[in-house]
Amino acid sequence: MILEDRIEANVMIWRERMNRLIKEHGDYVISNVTVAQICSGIRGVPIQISDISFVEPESGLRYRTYSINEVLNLLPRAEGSRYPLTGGIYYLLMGNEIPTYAKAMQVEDEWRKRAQVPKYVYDIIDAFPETASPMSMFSAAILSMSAQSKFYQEYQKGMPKDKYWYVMLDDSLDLTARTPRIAAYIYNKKYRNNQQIQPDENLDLAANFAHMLGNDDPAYAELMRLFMLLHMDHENANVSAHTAHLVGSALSDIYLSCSAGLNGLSGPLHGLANQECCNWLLNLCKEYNGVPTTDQIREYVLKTLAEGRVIPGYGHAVLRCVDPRFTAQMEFGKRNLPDDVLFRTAMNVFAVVPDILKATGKVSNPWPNVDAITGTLQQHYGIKETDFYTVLFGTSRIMGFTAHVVWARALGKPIERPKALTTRMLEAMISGSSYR
Ligand code: CMX
Repeated sequence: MILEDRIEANVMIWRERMNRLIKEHGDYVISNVTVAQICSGIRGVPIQISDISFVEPESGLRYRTYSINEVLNLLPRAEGSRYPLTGGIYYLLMGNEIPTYAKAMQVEDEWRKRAQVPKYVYDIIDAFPETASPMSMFSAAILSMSAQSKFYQEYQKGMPKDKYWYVMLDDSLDLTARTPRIAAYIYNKKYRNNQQIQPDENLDLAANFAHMLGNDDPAYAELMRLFMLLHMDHENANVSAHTAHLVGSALSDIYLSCSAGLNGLSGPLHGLANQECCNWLLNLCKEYNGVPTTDQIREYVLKTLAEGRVIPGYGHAVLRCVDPRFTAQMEFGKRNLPDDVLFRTAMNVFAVVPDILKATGKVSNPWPNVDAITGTLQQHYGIKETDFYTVLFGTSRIMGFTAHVVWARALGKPIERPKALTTRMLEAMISGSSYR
């Protein structure tokens, strides 16, 4: 199985490093948790070790230590393309190595072989009412594939612990091969009168996804290659990735884990922000009949803030810089759609919003995040339905979830069980009295 040799070659080294840390430095204190942190979403409290990706506040996302620019430059590209093959990015996250073109293509081939979605999954999607959100349909479809889980079947037969990750990887390859087809099915069912488009086996995963969404413009295939690269992972402590990891820590199979992660991604403070941001930009253009001037944008931003709302696509819980994922998409836009009304608007907003947010004196990060521009690019290529954008996001992010879950099983990570305190306990700790 693809990637098995890479993980096998690495796993003993990483296990030894982790065991040494626990054995020799198990008592080393790395942080003190404050009452304020406990009361504000355990913000910034280190909760686990994960080497697949991390976010540097001052420079942004790194995949296996490589910055976004390095990943864009070093990974093998699809033929005639400016952007890396999705199979190569998956190889890097899962296999901890920049792959050769042949290796990246092996992942793509593996996905081709495993892409068939069982018919009952489509039946489940069809059973949803018209009013259902595409994310609920997507999550339910993924959940339903738990019935196919090889991990679950082998676990029932008493599989030994050191085999867990092999079967988890097997399930992960099935899942990641199928999700673009499921997402495209939902899209065509919901917005294109159920006119389904057959996959094209000659295309790489991202280009095939673009094709199944109904756009065969080579530039859209390029956008989807970039999109898949930028959305695959963002450190294992954000809501969705951590949820998938937490559920997996109970030895739930990959489908249960990833469906749970997607439910977290569906929240407006997380994955849904790309939809909200695009709607905000569309309303801005509508209000001023086209690309608004700097003064008009300022007026609109101040109005949004005065209504007690946030400016979607700006700010971040960890980042303290322009998100490099925003920059990569901005560069794509400048090259491919410089005259697009919504793109020009997004650029003008970028020129105005940071100073306004800085002036509020309370926003920790006034800079744009990935969501500030994602929808703008999708709009240009005809994917106009903003409530579908989180499904696009999820199709890529599931790949990151699976890398974390497979590695957690490979390293023998235990079930997660932090501690909840009562208010009385906390008050007693502070006053030095007994809470009983
Ligand atoms: N517009 C207006 N106000 C903002 C703001 C924004 N874009 N970002 C932060 N603030 C405000 C907060 O609401 C908070 O105000 P109160 O003290 O009145 O509650 C204050 O600034 C301090 O917040 P913060 O420390 O800067 O930000 P948090 O870490 O609490 O929250 C985030 C981070 C992303 C939820 C927030 O910046 C936000 O709501 N941004 C807009 C939504 C968005 O773009 N989300 C996508 C994030 C990317 C992702 O996770 O996928």
